[in-house]
Amino acid sequence: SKVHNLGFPRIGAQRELKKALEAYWRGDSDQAALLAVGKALREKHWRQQAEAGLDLISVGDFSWYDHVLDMSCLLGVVPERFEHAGGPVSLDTYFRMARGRAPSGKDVAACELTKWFDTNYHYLVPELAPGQQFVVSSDALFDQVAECTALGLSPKPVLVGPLSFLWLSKLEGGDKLTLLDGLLSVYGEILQRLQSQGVEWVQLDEPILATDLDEAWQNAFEYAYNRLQTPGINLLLATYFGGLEGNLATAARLPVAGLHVDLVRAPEQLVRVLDQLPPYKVLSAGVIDGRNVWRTDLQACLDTLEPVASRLGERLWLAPSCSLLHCPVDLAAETGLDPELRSWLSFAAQKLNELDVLRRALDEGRASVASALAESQAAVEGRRHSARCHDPSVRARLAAVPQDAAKRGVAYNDRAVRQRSSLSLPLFPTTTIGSFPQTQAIRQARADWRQQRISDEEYQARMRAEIEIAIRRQEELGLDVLVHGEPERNDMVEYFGELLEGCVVTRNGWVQSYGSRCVKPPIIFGDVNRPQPMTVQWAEYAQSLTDKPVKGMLTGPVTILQWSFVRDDQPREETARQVALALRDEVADLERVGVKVIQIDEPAFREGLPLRESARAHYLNWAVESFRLAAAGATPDAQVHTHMCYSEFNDIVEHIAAMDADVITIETARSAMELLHAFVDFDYPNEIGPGIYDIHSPRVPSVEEMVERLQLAAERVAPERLWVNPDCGLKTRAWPEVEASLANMVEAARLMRERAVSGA
Ligand code: THG
Ligand code: ZN
Repeated sequence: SKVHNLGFPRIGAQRELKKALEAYWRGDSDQAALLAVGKALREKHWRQQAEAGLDLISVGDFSWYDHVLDMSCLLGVVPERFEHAGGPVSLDTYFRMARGRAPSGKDVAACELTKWFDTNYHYLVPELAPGQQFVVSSDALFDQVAECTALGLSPKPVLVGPLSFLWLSKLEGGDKLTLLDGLLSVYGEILQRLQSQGVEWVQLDEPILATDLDEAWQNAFEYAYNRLQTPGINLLLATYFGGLEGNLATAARLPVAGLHVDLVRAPEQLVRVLDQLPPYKVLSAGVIDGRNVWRTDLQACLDTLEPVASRLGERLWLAPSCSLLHCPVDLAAETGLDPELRSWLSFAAQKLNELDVLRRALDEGRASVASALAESQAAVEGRRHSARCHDPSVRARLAAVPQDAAKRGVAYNDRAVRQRSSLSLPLFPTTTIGSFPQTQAIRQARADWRQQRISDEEYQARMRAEIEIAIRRQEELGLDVLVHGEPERNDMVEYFGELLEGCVVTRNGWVQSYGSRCVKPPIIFGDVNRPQPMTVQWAEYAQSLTDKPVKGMLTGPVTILQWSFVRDDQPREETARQVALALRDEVADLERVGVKVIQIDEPAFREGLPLRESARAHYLNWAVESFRLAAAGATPDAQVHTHMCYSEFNDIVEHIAAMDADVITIETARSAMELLHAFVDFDYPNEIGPGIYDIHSPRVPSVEEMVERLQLAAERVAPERLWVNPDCGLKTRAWPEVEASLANMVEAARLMRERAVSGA
């Protein structure tokens, strides 16, 4: 059997790419230096994969920012505002599309960033124009193929397939499928050029085949792949993030040389895939989890694969389920991890070795890799039985949670009355989403404490000083509900991952989120428990400094789950409920120290939605339930807030309402309050704070424009139920613009109150 990979992380084991990009953007290095880092990373990753025994080396998975943007540039899809004059798209134009900034000259709006399916990776949405022309406009892929070949390796170029590319694009007015013909011509040209470079296999990624497709799109697959046949080129159609389900018949009969299927997310599809796969086709079995960090149960894997291998012989290939882009790079860097825990894990580099073991077991028999199999088995068994993963008290508690635990004792209407009096809030209360600028001093203090350069007491003192600064500034601005500003938090999920039992945070397990930005997802390996309060001392201190209510800040169970690597030995919903109980205790403790407003953020609520319609109701049910389990321990006088961003909410508003938060703040500013429509159309019953300015830009919004937005909102939502706030946290901004913006925001709220009183 052949082994191959769908893609390798591009960021580098030490985030070399991130550092090189940011140095280049800052003007601290030139393009030659940047190009050299990219070239070295590609070579390193290719050699690493070849040494691990891969037969084909993916090329095209490297990207300066995002592989969908690469595809847009390859196809010549450059929106007019970037003034691309034709010919190859320059690196600076490429970065301008990603970041909206020019090294010199006027700023333009960047392309829109959106989540890549149900991952925490963001791609840049291709913008198609009516009648869009496609022209090969980048040599990057061809150059990299030559580079790889020159190293004596066999490149397998990887491209986003034409239908997934179209599906992920946006086109103002019009049917995207009408552009398919032109698009296919250029894909055809690309394939021919690759063929002339000596390429034999090309991987076309069509992850949309794991979503519900209507007949038009299914038919488009038939049409497209018939047209794409190129003599000398074998196409490998890659599907991942789920099963093919209703698209299986279509996918199986396309005239391609190979089909990759995800057997981690959808192991049950194997039988049907084998049934329908024509006898000439290669089956690439995605058996190593590309979305998680657990060591593979190689024996179980072989139990599945051996019969397939005897049936397909050389036509069976082995691969990870999807690109390893979504995994940290190398476990070798995790020298600080407890050895037992470490033995359970496998990052991208280790996954390549697992593939090699599987291949050798299939080709030469299990005995030839006996010790590797024994190690895998020991790890799997160890994890299955380890006392560290199983906490009977957590399980007992969860089993004993009463039916009504997920329900607030008093209905919203009555709670609202009580909260209004206990919090004495004005009409149009003002607040912020939680975080304030993470200054260099704050980062330095956190780093110094971690490296034990400063004592716990010194760290406490510095954080308290930061909190006091934040509280005083908010008081001076005249905000109504204050926050402590979160100086102690690196990331809203990582912070809790460090404090919860059953969870571990790595030293270097970075995963690209967008461009040069990475996250370090916690690893939830066992039953989750809260050994002690996580946020209480900071919130309590902040509240001690002021008579205004201070909002306690928590990350919700769904978001903690969604942005972590989650154990795969129990349903996600069970883990979510455990996290919810830990948060419920935190809510109670916050109330106990006098915090009367508690925000439980759920920005990842929407992205957790399964890709298939059929699985959505179940998800929404447990996702809402676990939020409520976290929140519903609050007394009726405590006001529960939630915050959501990065999403379209239109199709899930009723479920957001079912969460029954007293107040929701949402990101709406970028879409000119469009999002609010969903809440209005549904008649959202509780309070709502539509973000009235966009925090993603350093621009200071005027009082007038915010009044205008509030006016719009007040026409649609009863003024007693409206809050005034920015559309997201202020962590990435600088204090001068934050103070100026919030001053204007508070003034806008004041004007609205005045108008309300005068009846204007
Ligand atoms: N946390 C987590 N996931 C997320 C977000 C988050 N996913 C969606 C969205 N927010 C992604 N946005 C970002 C924004 C900034 C950064 C990462 C993801 C970021 N990361 C630092 C970097 O790469 O330099 C990490 C270093 C640090 O912690 O200082 O800035 O908020 N989990
Ligand atoms: Zn937000």
